[in-house]
Amino acid sequence: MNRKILEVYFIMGTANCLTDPLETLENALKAGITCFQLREKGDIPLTGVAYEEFAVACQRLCQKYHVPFIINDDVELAIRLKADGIHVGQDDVAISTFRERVKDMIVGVSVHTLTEMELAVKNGADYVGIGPIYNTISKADAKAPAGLDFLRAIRGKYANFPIVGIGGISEENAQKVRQAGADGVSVISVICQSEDINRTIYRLKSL
Ligand code: 3NM
Repeated sequence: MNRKILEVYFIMGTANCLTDPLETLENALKAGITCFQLREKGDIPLTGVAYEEFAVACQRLCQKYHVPFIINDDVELAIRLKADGIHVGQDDVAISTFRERVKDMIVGVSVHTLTEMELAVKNGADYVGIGPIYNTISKADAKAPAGLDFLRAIRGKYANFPIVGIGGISEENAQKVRQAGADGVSVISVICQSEDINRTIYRLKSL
């Protein structure tokens, strides 16, 4: 996997957006995000045909801007749409059950402990999301913030593994997350709620 795609990794579902989600995505793509993950969660997520149509619309936009399109959790949809990748959390389907079926896809896993990290690497993850680094408003069941020390500890043990930081990352703290060892930053609210997406993404990028 080209770890440069982790530089500014935007995650979004319809529940995260204050305005039109596809417009938010296109603005973020134009402003230079390097990866996109569709994560359709929340109280009233899209389902069925509406969900699949939304996923296809997001994928088309990502293709237009040559940015990898990753689907959260829904392995079957990712395979059907030939997405560029799949991201799973610890409560989702285990990577070992589908890795063989998606040899060419990027597979990412959310990791909150060293044991989870060891398992993710052993089971063939291409990258991990380490978090939450800071408090997040975007995930109701988020764990307590792991802080930069946890990220540093994981980077210390895995010098070359692709790592993206996640959780409460802002324009102000993004460079600290990089300095602690992340290849990039993964964000929801800072982009969805930005009043100036160009400025936000510029400030999230590596210096
Ligand atoms: N996963 P924001 S934190 C989707 O710790 C997600 O695994 C997390 O959103 C984890 O950038 C999180 O708005 C939410 O804080 C990130």
